[in-house]
Amino acid sequence: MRPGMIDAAWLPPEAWRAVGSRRIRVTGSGLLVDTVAGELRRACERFGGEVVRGSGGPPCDLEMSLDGDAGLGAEGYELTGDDTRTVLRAARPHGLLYGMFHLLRSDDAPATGAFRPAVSRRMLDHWDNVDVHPVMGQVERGYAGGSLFWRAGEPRRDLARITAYARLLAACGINAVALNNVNVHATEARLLTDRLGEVAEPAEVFRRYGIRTHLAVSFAAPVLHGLSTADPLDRRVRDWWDGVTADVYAAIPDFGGYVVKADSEGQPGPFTYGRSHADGANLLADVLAPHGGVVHWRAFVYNHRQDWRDRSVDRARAAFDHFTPHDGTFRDNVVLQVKHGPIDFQPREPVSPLIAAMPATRVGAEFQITQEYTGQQRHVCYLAPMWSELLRGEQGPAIAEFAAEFVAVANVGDDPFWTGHPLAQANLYAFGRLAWDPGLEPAAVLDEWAGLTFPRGPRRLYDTLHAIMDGSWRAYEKYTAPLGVGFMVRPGDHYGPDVDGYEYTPWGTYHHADRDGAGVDRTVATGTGCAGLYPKPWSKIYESPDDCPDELALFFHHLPYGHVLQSGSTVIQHIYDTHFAGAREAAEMRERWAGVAGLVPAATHERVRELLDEQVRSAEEWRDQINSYFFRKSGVPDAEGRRIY
Ligand code: GCV
Repeated sequence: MRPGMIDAAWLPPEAWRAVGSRRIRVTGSGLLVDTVAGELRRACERFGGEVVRGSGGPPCDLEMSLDGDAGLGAEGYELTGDDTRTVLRAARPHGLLYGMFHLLRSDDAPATGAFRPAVSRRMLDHWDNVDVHPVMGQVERGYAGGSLFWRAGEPRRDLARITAYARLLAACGINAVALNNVNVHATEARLLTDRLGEVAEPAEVFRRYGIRTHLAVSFAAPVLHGLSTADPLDRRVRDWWDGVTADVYAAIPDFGGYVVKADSEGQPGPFTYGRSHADGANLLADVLAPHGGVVHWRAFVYNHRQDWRDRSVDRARAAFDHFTPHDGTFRDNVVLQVKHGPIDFQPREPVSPLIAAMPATRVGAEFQITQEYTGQQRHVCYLAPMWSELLRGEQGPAIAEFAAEFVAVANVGDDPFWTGHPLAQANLYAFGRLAWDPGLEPAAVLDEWAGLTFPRGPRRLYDTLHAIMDGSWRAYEKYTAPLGVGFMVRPGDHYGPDVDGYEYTPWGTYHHADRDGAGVDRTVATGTGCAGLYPKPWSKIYESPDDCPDELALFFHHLPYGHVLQSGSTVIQHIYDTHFAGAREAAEMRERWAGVAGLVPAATHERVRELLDEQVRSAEEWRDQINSYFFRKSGVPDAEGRRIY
């Protein structure tokens, strides 16, 4: 790729061909309709079609109008027509935008029918810092270069890049973005006040693509701005938030609202003032409500100064224990944002028990697209199969049944490929599509993504992408921490193996391996009781080591190495087998990728090739450390006599 070039991701010019060669009528007016018409006009200039605005005149091949049924809602659309003529109707302009992108991904043969998103907000959280943080850098847990919005304390003002980004997000259905890190440092706290212009500028770009801008705020913002307290029940504090919020809306009329990480990993919160999280969230909800804003209040609250010797404390219970007593007390415009698992975005966790336990609260399920614990965008790890299992409830309560919206931590940066690893683009695309329709098949989403990103490629290319990516999350799971136990990563940066790295730390992320067995006893009978926090039948299933899904066996149980899993293998043999298999699968990915040289752009091929070398190296390191660790603990040899160090 030439210096300064930016990868087109899933919207290369060629993706517009089928639409851009048609005669198109766009009826309706307003900002989003203008965006749609502008996009189509550019495509038509390239591919020979034509856009006409307004009603009347002879019929066109593609008719877009705002006379759709009100039942389509704010974002839905309806497609009718045949091979020669397509009619796209929406009730509101957002529907035209999403309908247009639908036509792109279905190419020459658009599906007909009515389409509406499952949830009204599909949001990305950026963990971007304004200043470069001494440990976390410009983007916390970012693996794709610097921020799109700030560089070294200053706004980047690269509006062309933000426009390209907004277009990509709209094309996969994202409609809300929080620009900055939930760990809010002093500089970032000023984005609310004297640096608000740095938010308003990108917000204007996002608005043109139907995306509302949100901001992460510090609960202590009043104190950081000179007040003596941030007590949510203090009148002066409420007045301060009231005034500041009115100013935010004066600058950004469609501002989405605040995201808050409170009393979590050192961030300030209502506990400082002896107040509850409902008090804290409701204060912000009240000041946002008159403007139509919402507060995303994160449930990631746990004791990060735990004594590892004390086995009665269980981080997996923490969010449940903190928040369930407050169900029904949050305002309607509070979204309780709950990580999908009870610990922290591990490659395998059960669903968080909190998600199914707040029937009177609006719950937003949070996913992590940035691959903090899934290979840091150096490993191929297509995450849609994991998200799909969680959304559909294959091994626990179905998130899609309980969550009213979906949020994910973004994986992009100023890298020319957007995501560091070019194939990690698929995760961003897939999150948007699954948030729109959690019932989509991950392989079908990959088809869409691959068809758009590498249009009109040979079948062999798409087959190879499937062969590499469909099973890549499971491959990653195989060569890293076994059976749902999690957190065998190097402390701090979380890349690569360190089995005991977190074992004797205050972070609450333990595996309890000894010479007899491994895993955390979370049963009601003898452990922390976490298994009992789930609705039936899951509480019963998790409680029993014989019924608990193998993948979660060590998450819920401390099991002897000789325990026979449902697969028929013992715990120790499963560890050996999966680690050999996982590393082998990584090597196979590399071979397969070599076979598509020339079928994708050279720069893409080269970047992925280099990263696969690292993935193979890292997978072998994981394999050898995990296998050696458990061999040394257990003394049980591999039944197949393979090399263990
Ligand atoms: C933004 C994990 C990450 C932190 C992150 C935190 C969170 O602990 O390691 O970097 O902080 O989650 O979700 O708030």
